[in-house]
Amino acid sequence: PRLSVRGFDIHKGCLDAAAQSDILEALRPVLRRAPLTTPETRRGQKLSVRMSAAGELGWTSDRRGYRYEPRHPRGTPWPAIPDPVLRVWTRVTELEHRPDSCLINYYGADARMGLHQDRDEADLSWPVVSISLGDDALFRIGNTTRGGKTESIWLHSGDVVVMGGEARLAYHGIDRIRFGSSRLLPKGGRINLTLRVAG
Ligand code: MD3
Ligand code: FE
Repeated sequence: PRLSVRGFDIHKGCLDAAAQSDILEALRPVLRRAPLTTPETRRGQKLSVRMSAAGELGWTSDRRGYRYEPRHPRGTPWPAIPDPVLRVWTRVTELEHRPDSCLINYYGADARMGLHQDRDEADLSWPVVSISLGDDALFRIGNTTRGGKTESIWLHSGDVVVMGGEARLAYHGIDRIRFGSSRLLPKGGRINLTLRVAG
């Protein structure tokens, strides 16, 4: 089932159990070569979400600020975006053009992501695709400017969200996850993949 909330196209249950485990399996070697790290803000605050990336560019943040980088903080290039992940992009966007960045966000029991806009990409007309794996997450959708009413929806493992058009510049965040609500990840928690054309 596909629903639209403020221009966000939400494909509920887009990925069945087999497709979810395929993606998880493909992420193992990626995370071995590019382990999750805890990004810091310019002010030295640690983010509660742990991150890594695949593709030509990965989003990173440290004391120098946040930006897209062609390398993991260890200095090695990011691994390629796995095929099963690229196939989701093609399926839901129907675009020939491929994403050059796959951000990997890991949410443990107490992780959250405050309301923010994504505008570090060079061309904001490309959509962003989000793939949820593991525990349920409470996703909050705001407006294209700060403030105003927000709407919240629960994202479940296998849900895919496409942000294009007006939704591309909407404020959004993750209030909390329901730790232990899914058995997909052996240690619990949630992985969110966001596919973008960043460069
Ligand atoms: C709307 N991630 O990585 S996914 C992010 O679940 C991010 O990890 C959240 O926000 C997560 O930047 C939310 C949904 C999402 C992702 C990217 C967007 C919504 C978006 C980019 C533009 C607009
Ligand atoms: Fe975001």
